Amino acid sequence: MPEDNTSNNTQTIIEDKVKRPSMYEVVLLNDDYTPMDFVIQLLIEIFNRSINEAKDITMQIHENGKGVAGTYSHEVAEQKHAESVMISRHHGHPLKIIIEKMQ
Ligand code: TYC
Repeated sequence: MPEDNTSNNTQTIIEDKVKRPSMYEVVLLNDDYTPMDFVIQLLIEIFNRSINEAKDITMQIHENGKGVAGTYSHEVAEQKHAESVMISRHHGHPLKIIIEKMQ
C-alpha cells in the first residue's frame, strides 16, 4: 500500500514498499543408485558449477544426504528442477530433486 506522507501543502511524498523477490534453492537428495559421475556432470551442465564445486557438492550429498545445486528465482529454480528430473529419468536414475524457499 502506498504511504501518504504529506508534510505540508507544497510537497507530498509517496513511498511504496519494495520487496526483493524470494530466492529458492534447488536441492539434490542422496540415493543408493544414481552414479556419482552422473551427479557431477549434472551439476556442471545444468547448474553451471566448476568441476571442483561439482565434486564437492556431490560428496556433500553422498555423506550428509542433501546438497544445494544452486540458488535462483522461483521461475529459474522450476526450470532447473524440471530439466534435471527429465535428464535423470532419461538416463534411468532415481535422483530426487526438491526446491526449498530460502529464509
Ligand atoms: N550415493 C550415490 C552413490 O553412492 C551417489 C549420489 C550422490 C547419489 C549424490 C545422489 O544426489 C546424489 N552412487
